[in-house]
Amino acid sequence: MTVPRLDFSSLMPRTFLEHYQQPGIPVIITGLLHPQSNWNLDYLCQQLSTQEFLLRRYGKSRYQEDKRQWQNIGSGVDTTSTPFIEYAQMLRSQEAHQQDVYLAKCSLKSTPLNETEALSIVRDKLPQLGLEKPITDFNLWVGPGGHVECLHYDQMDGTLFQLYGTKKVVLFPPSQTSNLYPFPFYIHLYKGLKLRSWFSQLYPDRPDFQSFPKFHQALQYKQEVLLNPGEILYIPAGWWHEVTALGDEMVCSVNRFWRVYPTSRAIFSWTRLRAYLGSLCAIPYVALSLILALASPQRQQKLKEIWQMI
Ligand SMILES: O=C(O)CCC(=O)C(=O)O
Repeated sequence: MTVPRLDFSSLMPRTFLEHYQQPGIPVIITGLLHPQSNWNLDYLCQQLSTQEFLLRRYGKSRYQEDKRQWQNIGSGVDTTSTPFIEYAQMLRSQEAHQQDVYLAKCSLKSTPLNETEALSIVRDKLPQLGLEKPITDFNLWVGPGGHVECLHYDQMDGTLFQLYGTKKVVLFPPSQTSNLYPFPFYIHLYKGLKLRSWFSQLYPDRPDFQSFPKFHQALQYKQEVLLNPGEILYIPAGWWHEVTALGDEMVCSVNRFWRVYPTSRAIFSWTRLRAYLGSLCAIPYVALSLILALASPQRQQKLKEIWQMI
């Protein structure tokens, strides 16, 4: 199965609504991001300079481990606040590749990148397709080739804008949730948001069929996309996705999350409901972490980490 590519200039708002947004079907939109938006490392250094970002330190052996042994995941992993130019140096020296250090989901709001032509065009034009109610800012994702953001889903509709390098995105529809063995939602009671019930416990490219036999069924629904610079992938809420940065160089994307429309798609969604149940279960743990952060001498840093995790 392939995800269709549609050129923005010939994509009628009605077509997007009826064929993709309403039923919640992924699509790649081409011809909207300027092909000359070359967000390479030199350009990012120029724009971001010493601005600090939280880096996720995944560590080199993480993907050799059984995910069921993981103590943290996604935005729950350990982070450090680092000036962008220092991170650029880690990418150039390959330290970021070796230690799998990822700048993930950092708001661009207070950076000059937010005002660049590339994002201004997107800001102006996407509402024409019905993507009108953003829930988040534009977020930056910069990392080493080879990095994998492992299989998960989001509760909101997402758009992933590819700005430098290529990413491989593996997708499964929400109907396959139980065949993808997500972490149970009650895990949040004792792990807070360090582990997440919207992540899968299996590796889709090397599954352990003995532990996860139903994955055979999910494989019939697998879709794979190579997302090239200048392309935008629309990922509807509840769609499972694993994102791999290809090549040896740095790879850069921006994403943004949107309110799910029509609301009925949000209401009648088991994936959303189970994620909300999980988030509810996390409340006591997160509240306690907040109290401890407030009492800590590194209050600012700890609060920033909690905020980023939420
Ligand atoms: O680009 C990535 O590494 C992950 C992006 C993602 O998960 C998303 O846009 O929802």
